Amino acid sequence: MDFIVHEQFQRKANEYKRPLKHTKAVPVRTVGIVEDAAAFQGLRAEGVGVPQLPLCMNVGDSVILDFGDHFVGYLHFSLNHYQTHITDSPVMFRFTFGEKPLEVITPAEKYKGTHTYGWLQEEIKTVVFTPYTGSLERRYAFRYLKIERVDGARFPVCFTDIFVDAVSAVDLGDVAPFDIPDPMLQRIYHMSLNTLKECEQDVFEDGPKRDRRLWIGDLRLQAMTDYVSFGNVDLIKRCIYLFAAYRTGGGFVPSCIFVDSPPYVDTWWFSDYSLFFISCLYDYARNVDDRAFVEEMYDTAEEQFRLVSATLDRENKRFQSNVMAHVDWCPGMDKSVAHLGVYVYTLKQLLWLAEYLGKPTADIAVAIDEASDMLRSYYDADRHLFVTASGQVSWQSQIFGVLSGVLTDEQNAAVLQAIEASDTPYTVRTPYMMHYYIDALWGLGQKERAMQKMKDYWSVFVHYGFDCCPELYNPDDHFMSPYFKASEADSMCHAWSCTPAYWIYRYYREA
Ligand code: RAM
Repeated sequence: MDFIVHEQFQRKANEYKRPLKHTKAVPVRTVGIVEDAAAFQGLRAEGVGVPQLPLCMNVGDSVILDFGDHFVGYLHFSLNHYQTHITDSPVMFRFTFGEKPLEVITPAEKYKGTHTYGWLQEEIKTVVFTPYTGSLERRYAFRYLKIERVDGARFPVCFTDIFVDAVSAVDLGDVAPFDIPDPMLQRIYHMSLNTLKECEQDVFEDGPKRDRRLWIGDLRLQAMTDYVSFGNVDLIKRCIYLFAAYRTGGGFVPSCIFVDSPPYVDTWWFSDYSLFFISCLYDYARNVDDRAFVEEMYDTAEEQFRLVSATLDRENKRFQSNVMAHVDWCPGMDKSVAHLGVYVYTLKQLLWLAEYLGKPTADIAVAIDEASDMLRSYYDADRHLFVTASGQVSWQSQIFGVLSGVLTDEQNAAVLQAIEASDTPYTVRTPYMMHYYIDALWGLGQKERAMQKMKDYWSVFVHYGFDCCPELYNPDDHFMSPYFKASEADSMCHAWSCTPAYWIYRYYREA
């Protein structure tokens, strides 16, 4: 794929690189994974003991260690021979890391997902001589670690030390505490902050297990939450510079960036994600007093509007059919109306930015009017719903239709009521989309309802004892995965799921 590198922005992005913070974590118990119909995916980690060092293992032995919380980092360990049993041949261990119990008990050979098997967190390490002290090279995201002795030698060896060097750009202690009277919201707040912390690394990663890269849809939500928690503005600025530095050959801001791997951008491209560059800059301008940076990034933002606008199929009142949008992971969903909704929503933010900087606004205003008319043509006033040209009603169309602000507040309220009463199968599938639903309710002044919806959705994760908020959740199918029934590859700590910390902050601090 062709790509464009803006060297000055690339250099500036690197100037905002900061060292990571390190903490040491040790296992707190050994566990067995047991079946439990009341647990998430029917599996529960049950404590069976306290890890004791030295931890001696013979061939065929295995143990599952529980580190007591989610960590992102590097495994270090020391091995020694047992008493006088010399290590006269290499010993091998298989390490399997899991964010959830399913991952450490599912044999990798069973994996059938569309994502590569390489995402599974597994590694075999051979140690030739003891005593040995070393580490695994790959960074892992996990709570559970299964260790199996897999060589054929008939002598024991012992772990004399084992710990994780955990890394993050931030520390939970950096966040100024405030009073959260509701105990469930307190727990959700902590869980979503922990999620954001784990994802804040050299860039805002979408998930520290997978995809470990900077996606702009995720960045937008992470940055919103970070402004009101960690306040890691340098990292936000670094990531915005990165998106301006590496663009697709056509000039679009890419959907995601591989920071350390040229050519940096992927063939994946979503038009709505390019538009979210505008939102990132808008949020920055609203939260940080740094006009010079907003000015520096404005042309890239404006260019996204012009490029995306050129892909409108004006006759058919939608984007050209070959223009991809993400919107949500909902199979069969017709994205056309939601896509237009994102376009109008972000163009209004661009208009605000242009006014803020004293730039020309006329073209943007005309484009907003044009797209608003298109969007309104999909509004069925009798049903109070946005209906796509294919006749489809989805939650996603309603949410971005409402957020675009093309209807009156009364009409918008009726839309959200009507979709709730509908039985469409095209429902919200990710916490990312859930965030925008809450945003739509909040924007109409329905704050209590927004908070209740948020609580209903995220309290399930508290109930199941998750450490972080996951990439997706389907109450009717715990094994649902966008990667074809490959729940082991799903991320249990996912950036776009961190926004409850943002909403809870606003709820209590802006009241
Ligand atoms: C998935 C990841 C990522 C998201 C993209 C669109 O691969 O979960 O976070 O932004 O989809």
